[in-house]
Amino acid sequence: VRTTASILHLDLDAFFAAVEQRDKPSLRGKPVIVGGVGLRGVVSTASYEARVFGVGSAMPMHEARKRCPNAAFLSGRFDAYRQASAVVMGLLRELSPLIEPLSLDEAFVDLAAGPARALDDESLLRLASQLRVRLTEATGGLTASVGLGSSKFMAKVASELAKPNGVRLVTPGTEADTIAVLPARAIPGVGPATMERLTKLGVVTIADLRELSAAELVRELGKASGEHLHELASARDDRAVEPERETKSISMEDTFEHDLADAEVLAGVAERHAAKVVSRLVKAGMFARTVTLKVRWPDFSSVSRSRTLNGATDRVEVVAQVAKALLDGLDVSQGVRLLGVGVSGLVEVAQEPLFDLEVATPGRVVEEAEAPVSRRPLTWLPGADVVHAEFGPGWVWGSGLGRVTVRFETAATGPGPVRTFAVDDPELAVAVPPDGPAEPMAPAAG
Ligand code: TTP
Ligand code: MG
Repeated sequence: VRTTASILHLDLDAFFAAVEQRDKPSLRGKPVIVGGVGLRGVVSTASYEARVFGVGSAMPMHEARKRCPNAAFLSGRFDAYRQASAVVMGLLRELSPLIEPLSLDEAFVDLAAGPARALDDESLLRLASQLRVRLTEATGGLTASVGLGSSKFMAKVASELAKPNGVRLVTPGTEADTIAVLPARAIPGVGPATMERLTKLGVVTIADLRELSAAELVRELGKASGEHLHELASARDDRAVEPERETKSISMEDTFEHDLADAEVLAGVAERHAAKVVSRLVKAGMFARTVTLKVRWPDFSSVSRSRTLNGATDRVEVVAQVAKALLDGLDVSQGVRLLGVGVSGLVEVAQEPLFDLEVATPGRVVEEAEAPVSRRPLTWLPGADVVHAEFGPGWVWGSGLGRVTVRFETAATGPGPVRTFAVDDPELAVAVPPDGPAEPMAPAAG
């Protein structure tokens, strides 16, 4: 266990929304909500101006519209997010060769493995402040929160406390005191299911958790998580910063308290799992080609069924629909002990979701994945980059009834004017990202 706060954790502020505000000057300082614009879309993130209204990640879009009707609602531009992420990760790599990206906007850096000469608190804080200034310059205006601590857990807690747009160092020696007042769910690995069990034991804060013995926690949560939690509650965390590991699959499963035999209830569980899996997928900036459903029967035997799509998707409705179709193919009348939904075959399709599938079907995903970027979209997705022969670059402000409204502005201009065109106006086209059109997908097997 180290005695210096030499682990750094960086997390960009309102990442997707901040990129949108950077590139759309008229939205700066305004509520911006990025997410699935389809019927069952969920919020990816909200700008801090929108969070004031209680809008947050993973909220259904219709709820977000109710709470903050005046926000700009945008579908994502993943090329832009990926580019910004690459710039940030590049800056972190200059600090140390040992970095562990956790998602597009979040990473740990082990400064003790880098060239930083002095690792005293003051030097570390100076380094973090310089990093934040350079990051804002290099990304054209994004901001990050940075935490420093003697372990991954402390660095993460510190950046959380620094949020938004701040820096914080947990002084070595004060770790246990610093986390005592935090809610137990601030501990990495404590999700809703664990939290529910802890609540039954009367745990609210990390201090409460510390009152429980390791044996009690092991009894309640199993050996691995029980012991892990007991250590972390006392701020003992010796997990190393691990260089990039490739994410190969993402899954979510649940063992039920009582076996479930109701197909509709199970379908609901599959949908919730799909939503969680896709949320992690989107956060990793990936698209999945294969959806897998896993079922364990009352006798503990299991089956696992997969379907590979003709493209790669990051849409919750597609993953949910495939998972439910796979579930439909099983006879669940004997009861189900465990249900899991997973995705694999992850790719970084550098292509915008040009086609908004109102009612997405797995078959139509083909269209989404194979559409060349320059082709005219079926619907103009709000927020998408476009270019007009006469007026130049802009973004889709809204569309409907055969018209599309575009605001002509870029990161480099001031707020620009709005104009409306016919959707088939030959002078208006989807903008090709600066580094060329996305790679076309190889045809999928199966
Ligand atoms: P976060 O870092 O969790 O959120 P954030 O950067 O938007 O806001 P802040 O860190 O200031 O609290 O996630 C990074 C990006 O990942 C986020 O901008 C959008 C995406 N994301 C989703 O798509 N779905 C989700 O459920 C979450 C949490 C994030
Ligand atoms: Mg963030």
